Amino acid sequence: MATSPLQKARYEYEPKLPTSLRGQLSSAGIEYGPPTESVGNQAQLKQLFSHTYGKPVASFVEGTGDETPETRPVNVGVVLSGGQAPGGHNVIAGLFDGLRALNVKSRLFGFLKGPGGILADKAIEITPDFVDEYRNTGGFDMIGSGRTKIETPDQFQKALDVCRARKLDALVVIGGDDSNTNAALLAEYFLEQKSDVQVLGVPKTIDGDLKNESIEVSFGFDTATRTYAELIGNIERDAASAQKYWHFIKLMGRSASHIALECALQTQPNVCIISEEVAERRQTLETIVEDIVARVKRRSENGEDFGVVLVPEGLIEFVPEMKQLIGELNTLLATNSSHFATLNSYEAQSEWVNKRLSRDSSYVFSSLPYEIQRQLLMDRDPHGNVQVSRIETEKLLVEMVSDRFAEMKSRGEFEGKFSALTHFFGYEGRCAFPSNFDADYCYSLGFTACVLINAGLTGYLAAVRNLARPADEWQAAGIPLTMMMNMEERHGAMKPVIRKALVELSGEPFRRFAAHRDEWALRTAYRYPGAIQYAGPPEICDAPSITLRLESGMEV
Ligand code: FBP
Repeated sequence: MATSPLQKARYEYEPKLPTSLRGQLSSAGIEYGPPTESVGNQAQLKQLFSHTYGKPVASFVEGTGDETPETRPVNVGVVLSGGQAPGGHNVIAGLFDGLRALNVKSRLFGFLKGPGGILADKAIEITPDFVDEYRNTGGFDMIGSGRTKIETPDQFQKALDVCRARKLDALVVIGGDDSNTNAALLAEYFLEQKSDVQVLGVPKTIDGDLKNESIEVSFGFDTATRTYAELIGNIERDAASAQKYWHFIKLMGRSASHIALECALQTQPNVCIISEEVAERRQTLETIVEDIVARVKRRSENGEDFGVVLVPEGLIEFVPEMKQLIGELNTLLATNSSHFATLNSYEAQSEWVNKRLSRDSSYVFSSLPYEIQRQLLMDRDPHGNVQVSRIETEKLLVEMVSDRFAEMKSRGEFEGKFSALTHFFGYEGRCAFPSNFDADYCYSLGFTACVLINAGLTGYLAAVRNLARPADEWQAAGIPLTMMMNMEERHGAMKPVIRKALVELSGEPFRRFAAHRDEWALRTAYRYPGAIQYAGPPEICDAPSITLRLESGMEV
């Protein structure tokens, strides 16, 4: 395949590593803290994870020199799980280079197409030439990814059998909150079965919702938000040039609005909805629409019949009446899945559902446009989540806002023009060439996973912190997976899960946005971030996201 000049240049890029990961990879450089507790439901989790609960945080201390003591060779399996996120290839490259720095005879195997590849025992060996083709590139195409969930007792046993048959010393799961929850369960199961195959996780997801006191950001968020912010900035400039359209842009991110918030801070749009605020203020769809209408009208009165509205992908789940409806639909579909699958026309499905919903939810469901009803009944993902990326909330809002303006026009209450276009940015950002930040961060995460393996740890997540500072000052660590867990309801039963981080309304990123949004709504104050840059001054090429900088108390 022809290689672009940028790809060639990126092959040559040498990711920056924190000092603690340079030169010394033996476990001698690890300091252990006190026993840890989970973020909630301690007693239950202690019981469920009797072998892995309460382990200490493992902090890496600076290396002692350039000599890396040789260790015994190990066999390691790696799997990419869930949605693509820029930088995944660099995690594998970091892991590969780290393993070989410790012992050149160590071997790395990539399970193909996600966790399903473990169950099907499909893997390839990662070799030096092969890894070189993927350094600093986006995508997960090196070994593929998938959303299969390892959940039944047979699947757990199968995973162990495969690891044993391949003589693996460790398995590294690169994934989001659900996949890392799975990694925690696997680590526990393996120990229960008296196996010493170690299981480690790596925090991946563009959504930015796998973060907490120990994890500052998941990889991929930086590149994805930069890619969307570039596109939003371009659209803003087009809007300001043509002065005839309102652009409604839905942004990926699942439930949390971290992506929308970061993009708003980067581009200063006229409106950005934050789902977590909608839930807090118990805003209905109607009040959200009224808010947008008021802002459009005020701009129109200033002679500006154009603008940009950012809509987080998960909005619909946070609007109270929709949340209630989705909850009821989830339970109905989960508990009657085989019967539901036999209903082969949409009409039959909708009639069946409507009869079983509560009165309020049935009313809400019936009042939605046909397309949205259909999208709400589509298959759930393997973790039971509604596939929010398939629900066209941006179109629903445009339809509702347009109806309001038509009404107002007929009553002589609006004299301007409202002409809207819709966009959805999601897949565009998931496989971009990783920014320098993600390239460096991911390579460091891969190295970190390797040190955790070398230290004999299991049930840990690779972490790299102090990320708002230059890479030299980053600090690597291993965080016990159980420390991030609590019990939540899934498919009608309480399950141990890693807690998802939503946007905190008291956090600095939201406060910064809230302090400026009225000014951005009225004035055209767009900010144009432009394309990701890979070579040039560090403030252009290496700076982390605004969210990360604000959360770290830095001036932005
Ligand atoms: P992960 O949580 O697996 O990282 O997925 C991220 C994501 O891009 C979400 O933002 C989006 O809702 C979802 O994947 C889309 O899923 P799919 O790739 O299956 O269409």
